[in-house]
Amino acid sequence: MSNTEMRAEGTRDRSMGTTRLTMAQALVRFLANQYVERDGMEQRFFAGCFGIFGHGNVAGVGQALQQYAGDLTYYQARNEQGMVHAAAAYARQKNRLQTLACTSSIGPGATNMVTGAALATINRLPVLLLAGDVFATRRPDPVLQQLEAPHDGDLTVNDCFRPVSKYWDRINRPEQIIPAALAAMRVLTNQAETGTVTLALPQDVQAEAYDYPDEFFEKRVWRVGRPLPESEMIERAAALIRGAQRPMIVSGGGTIYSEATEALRRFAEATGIPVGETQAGKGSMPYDHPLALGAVGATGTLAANRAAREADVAIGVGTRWSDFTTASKTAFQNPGVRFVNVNVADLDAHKHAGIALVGDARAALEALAEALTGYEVEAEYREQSARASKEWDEEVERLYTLEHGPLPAQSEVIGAVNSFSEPQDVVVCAAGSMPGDLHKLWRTRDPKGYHVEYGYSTMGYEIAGGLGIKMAAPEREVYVMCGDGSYLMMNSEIVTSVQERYKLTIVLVDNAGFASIGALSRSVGSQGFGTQYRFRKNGSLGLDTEEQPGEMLPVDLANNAESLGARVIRAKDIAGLKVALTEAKSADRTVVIYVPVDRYEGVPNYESFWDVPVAEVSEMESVVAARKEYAANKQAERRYM
Ligand SMILES: Cc1ncc(C[n+]2csc(CCOP(=O)(O)OP(=O)(O)O)c2C)c(N)n1
Ligand SMILES: [Mg+2]
Repeated sequence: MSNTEMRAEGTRDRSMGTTRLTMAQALVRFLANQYVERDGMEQRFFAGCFGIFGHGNVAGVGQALQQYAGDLTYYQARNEQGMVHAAAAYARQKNRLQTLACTSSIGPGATNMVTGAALATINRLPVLLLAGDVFATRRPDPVLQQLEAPHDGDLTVNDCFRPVSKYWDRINRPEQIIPAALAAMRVLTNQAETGTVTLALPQDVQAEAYDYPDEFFEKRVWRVGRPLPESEMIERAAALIRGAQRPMIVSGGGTIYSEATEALRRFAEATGIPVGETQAGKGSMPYDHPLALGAVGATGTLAANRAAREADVAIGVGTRWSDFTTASKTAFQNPGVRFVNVNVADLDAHKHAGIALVGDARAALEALAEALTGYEVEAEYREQSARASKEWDEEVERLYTLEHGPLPAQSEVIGAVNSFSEPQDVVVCAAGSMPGDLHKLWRTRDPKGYHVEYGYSTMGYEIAGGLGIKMAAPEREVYVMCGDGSYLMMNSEIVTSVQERYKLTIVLVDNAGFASIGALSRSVGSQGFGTQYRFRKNGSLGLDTEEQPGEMLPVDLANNAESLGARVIRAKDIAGLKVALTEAKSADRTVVIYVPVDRYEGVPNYESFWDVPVAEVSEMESVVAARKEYAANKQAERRYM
C-alpha cells in the first residue's frame, strides 16, 4: 500500500497531511472537535446537530452525520423553527458555553429557521445554522425551491439570514469551509458578539470532495475569558456610586451567563444596594433576599418600580436595557439619574450615556466591590428595600391564592406550579400574558430556574425551548407554561420530546384566545378586536364587549396533545392542577396538563408604562379617549442622554 490509506474518516494522504472528505464530512468532523474552556473547565461546544432532511442536505450534511454518528449526535426535529429554538434554549441553559448545530434543506426548510435565528441573535445566544442552498455550479437551475431574482444572480432565500446573523457566509467552494468554520467558532464563543451564525451550504458543494489539511480536525479549545473593565472606568463608577443616595442595580441575563450571581449577592450585601431583575436576569437573586426587589420595568413589581423611580444611580449588569426593562424610558424619573453599565458588549455598556464598564460581569462586579470598600447606603434605605421586598411577597401570596371562580385565575396556576416545583426545576415561557405574570410572580430560588424568552417573545418557543432545556439539564424537571395561542402556533416538538424521551411537563393554559393582546387592544380603545377564538357572527369576529359574541370554536387542544404522543391530564381547577402535577412528576413521558383559566382575571400593572402608540385620529370614541391617556403617559418618557 502506498502512503495513502483508506480509513473510516476518508482517504488520508500521510505525506501531504491531508484527508480527502466531502465538505459536509469535513465540517461535521470539525464541529465534533471544538471545545470551550472557562475558569479551567473544558467541554465540547456542540452537543449534537438537529436536522430535518430534504434534497438540500440529505446527501451532504445528512450523509456526513450518518457517517460520523459516533462523533456528533443527530436529533430529528419536526419544525426547523422549533429546532433552532431548542438549540438556543440549550445554549441559554448552558450559559452559552455549549449549543447544537441545526441542518436544514434548501428553500422553506431554511427560511423556517429565520425566526429562530433572529431570536438567538437578539437574546445573544449562540446557534449554528447550516442552511442548505442552491447549486453553486448553477447548472440545474432553477432547482426545486430556488428563488430566481432577475436582477441578482447571487441572491438566494438564505440572504434573509444576513440581518439576523452575527456571522454569515456562503460556501461556494469546499475549501472555503476552513476559514468560515474558524470564523464561526470565534463569533459563537465570543461573549460580546455571540448570536446566530449562518453557513449557507450549496447542495452540490456539501457533497464535493477536497483534500483537507489534518490540522483542521485537531482538537481546538476556545477560551471564554473574564475580561476586566479599565481600572480608570472602575474608579469613575465607584466615585459616582459613592456619591449616590438611592442607587439601584438592574440585573440582566449577562449576570447569569457569567455565573456572577454570587458576586452580585455579595456586592449587594456589602453596599446595601437593592437589585431589580430583567426577564433574562430573573434568578440573579433568590426571591426572598431582603435586597431582591424582583422584576423591574413594564412587568415590574411595586418594590422595584418605586426604587427605580427615585434612583439617582442605576447600575445595569448584563442588561440590554430593553423597553420592557425601562418601561419605555419612564422607569427612572430622578432628573439627575446617571447610569453605570457593566456589560461584556460595548453596545450595551454605552447605553443611556452610562459609565461603560466593558467586561465580564463577575470580574467587573468583584473589581467594583473592591473599589467601593467601606461604602454602604444609609441604613434607612436598606430597611426600606427589605420592607418593600417583603410587602411584594405578600402581594404575590395574595395573587397565588385568589380562589377565583368558576375558572381559576392565571396567577393561581402560576402559584400552584411554583409551590409544587423544586428550587432547581425550570419554568419556561415566551409570549402572551404569562411572561409578564411570571416575571412579577414566580419565586425564583435558583439562577437557572427561570427561563422566559423575552428578547424576541416568540409564540411557539415554549415547547421547543423546553425540549432544549431538558436536553441541557435532564436532572431538572422542566415546566413549560404555554398559552393556547402559543400552543397552536407550534406544538410539534412534543413529538421530538417523546421520541428522545426528554420528558416535559407542559401546563397548557387555555383562555380561548389571545388574552394579552385582547387586554392591550382594550387599552388602545379597540375592544379586543380579533383576539378571541369564536365563530364569525353578523360579519364580525367578535369583540370583548359584545353581549352575545359568536359561538366558541370546537377546538380541543388536550385531544391534540394526546394525538402527538403526550400523556394528557385535564385539570378543572387548582385542586385538580395540584393532583395533575403530582401525577406528572412520576410520569416518564411528556405530560400536558390542560387547564382552562379566566381570560379576564389578570395580574395588575404596578405603576408602570409601556409605549404602544394609539391611533392619533379615529372615528371611534374609545380610540380618541385612549389616545388622550396615551399622550399624557408619554410625557414621562425620557431620553437618558
Ligand atoms: C410569533 C408571534 N406572533 C405574534 C406575536 C404577538 N403576540 C404576543 S402575545 C400573543 C397572543 C398569545 O396568546 P396565548 O399564547 O394564548 O397567550 P395569552 O395572551 O392568552 O396569555 C400574540 C399574538 C408574538 N409574540 N409572536
Ligand atoms: Mg390564550
